[in-house]
Amino acid sequence: MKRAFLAFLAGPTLLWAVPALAGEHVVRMAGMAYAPAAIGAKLGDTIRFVNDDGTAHNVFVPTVGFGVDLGKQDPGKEATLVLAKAGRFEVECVFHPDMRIAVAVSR
Ligand SMILES: [Cu+2]
Repeated sequence: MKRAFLAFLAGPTLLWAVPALAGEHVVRMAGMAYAPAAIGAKLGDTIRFVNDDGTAHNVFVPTVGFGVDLGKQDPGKEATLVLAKAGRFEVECVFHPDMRIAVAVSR
């Protein structure tokens, strides 16, 4: 009885102490758009950009303080962005400036 009670107390505490595993968010590039158009993520997560389109796209972050350019992704290619800083930024495709995705990274 006493042991069961201690296990009950320890269970949630142990869960709380284990850091959350980094998540992966998948963004598809198809039909000249990123899908989804917005992402809420945690620090340390990654975004995998998959080009499902028939044309080349790009992953470029113009937001000051978050600048990244993963370069050109030809059809069928992927690129991964590691979210190493909390905050909000925008990703755009330099070839198609109307292609945009808003990313919010929380701690
Ligand atoms: Cu594009």
